[in-house]
Amino acid sequence: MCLPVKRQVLRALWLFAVLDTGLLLDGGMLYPRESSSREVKELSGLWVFRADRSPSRKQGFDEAWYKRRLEETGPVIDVPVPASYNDITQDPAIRDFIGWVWYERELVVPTHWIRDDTIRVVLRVGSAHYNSVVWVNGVSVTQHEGGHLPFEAEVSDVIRKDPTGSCRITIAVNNTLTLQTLPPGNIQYMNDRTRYPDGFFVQSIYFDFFNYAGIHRPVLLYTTPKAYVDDITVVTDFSDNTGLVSYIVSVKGAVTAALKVTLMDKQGHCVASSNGPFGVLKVQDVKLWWPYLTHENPGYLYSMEVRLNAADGRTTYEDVYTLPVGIRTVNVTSTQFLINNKPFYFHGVNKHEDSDIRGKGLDWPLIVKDFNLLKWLGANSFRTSHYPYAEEILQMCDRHGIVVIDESPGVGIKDIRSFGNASLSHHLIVMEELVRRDKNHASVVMWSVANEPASEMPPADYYFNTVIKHTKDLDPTRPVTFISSSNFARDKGAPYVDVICINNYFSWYHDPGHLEVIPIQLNTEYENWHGKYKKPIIQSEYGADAVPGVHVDPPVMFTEEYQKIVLQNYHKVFDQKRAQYLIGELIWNFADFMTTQGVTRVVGNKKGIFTRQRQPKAAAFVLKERKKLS
Ligand code: GCB
Repeated sequence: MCLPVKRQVLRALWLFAVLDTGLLLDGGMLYPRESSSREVKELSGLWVFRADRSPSRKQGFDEAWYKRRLEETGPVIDVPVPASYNDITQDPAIRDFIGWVWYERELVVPTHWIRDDTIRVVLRVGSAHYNSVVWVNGVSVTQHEGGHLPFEAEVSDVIRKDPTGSCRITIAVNNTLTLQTLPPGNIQYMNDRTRYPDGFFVQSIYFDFFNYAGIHRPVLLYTTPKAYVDDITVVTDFSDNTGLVSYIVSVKGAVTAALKVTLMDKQGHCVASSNGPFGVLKVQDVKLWWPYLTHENPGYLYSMEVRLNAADGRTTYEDVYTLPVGIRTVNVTSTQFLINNKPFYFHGVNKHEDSDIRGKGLDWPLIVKDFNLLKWLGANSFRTSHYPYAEEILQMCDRHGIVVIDESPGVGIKDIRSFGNASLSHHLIVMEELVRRDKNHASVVMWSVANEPASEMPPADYYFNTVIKHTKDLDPTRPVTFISSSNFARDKGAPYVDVICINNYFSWYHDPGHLEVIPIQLNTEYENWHGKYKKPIIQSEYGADAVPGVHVDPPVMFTEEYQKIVLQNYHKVFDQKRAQYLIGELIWNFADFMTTQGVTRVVGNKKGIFTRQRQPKAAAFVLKERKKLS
């Protein structure tokens, strides 16, 4: 087949062109890895914490709490990082706190980081929800808007001011959501003093998960030489049994640098190499990256070592960074999703980063347990509903062959004021941050720009056309979707996406209790969408709440029996449409998860097929059996 060669040229051209497209962000966001030239110092553990309970929530800034030790400013408590702070204490005011909270950690920096000014020291926050301001030894070093994505600041100069190497990191984090944040939210003050106490306010959110807050992912310091590998972009392809890895490396801190790029297989043998900041590596007898259960050796990863050598008048620099690379292609037709030119069916789940006590904090035992459950279930994929998950999770997906639909935090865009220019600009930046972080993951096969926005509103047309187009410009190699729930005839996003993703809850939010409507309503829905857009469809959510241990037969809502039959009735239609244009089914949800309090939620959303503690409900066995059959 000669097409791949043309495609390869196109993709390589894109790599070079992308540097010229009006990017809003400067610089790369490579995952910090140790190497012969880089050190990493993790700052996970106990941090000092103080919530600013002042009515204005500004006391910390007014009194400049960052200028001295936090415990000198008032009462502090211990909190773990990474973790949400909400469920750590017995204090309901902390659980439901809205406003600025302050974190602090003191450490001693290794002497050579201070003395050797050819070393660059960087402070990186894996994610903090939502708006963060960071100081080192009282000096402001960076601020960042948005949870779920990393940010960093070079701190070499600041830490060198104190030759003892003592370093105090202060991070103020504010979980207030506005109509312009992603996700959006809105603070409402209740001024009727006959009904509410002085200063009473609530934060309205338009999404169905608890607005956990705090420092959710690891904070760390890492080093690079002054001349360093700033970013790497790879795009992969293959032709017959030759793998093609187009790469581009960006360098900072040196005007000229020699770059050597070596691709190694799992045994550490060099399979291809090249010199220079861009090129195409050709891999003979390529071992492609295959999804879980589609190949005897899924998730095959090569290692791409980038070695930089540079010099200035007085010093020579060497920097080494190694990137895992899976070689695979992704393509979409009007009826199929192709990975390595073979039809792929998403047998998957929707998840949340959510668990007891930790909230949204990264937790290795939970991550490993969830991967074991995915495999037990026979799932080959998930969607990062409704925000980007930790990089550590995507690395696991790469290694285990779990396919990912990578979603932005564009959830709950329901208010017309959230379609304005400020929201749009922020959404574009978030998509850049997401693509910049996740572009090299073989597991990531599609970007999702939003979940169930009010896409029937007039400004949604321009808004989503712009966001989707920008995402495609950032990465023309992956399809783009957004998740629809509204009427297909009025949906303003669908014309621009590559794959139609639809959520619906027949016999739950519509016609509750009437399981018999599912086949007819689902069939009508699919025919309408496919008939209009001629694009493949993923059932990106379906399900029903089941309170674990509650049984009634004949089934009624909220029982394990009802949840099971909802699934089985959906599956009948999936099996018919799969032969035509249905390319995947993602259950809502993998596990029960915490939500805001309300009359439709019984200590959280119970649509999990596993409990929040990861024990199976009856529905989990239905899915396990189904996946075995297909
Ligand atoms: C949806 C949303 C999801 C909710 C779910 C539900 O359509 O996308 O965030 O949790 O429905 O259970 O209502």
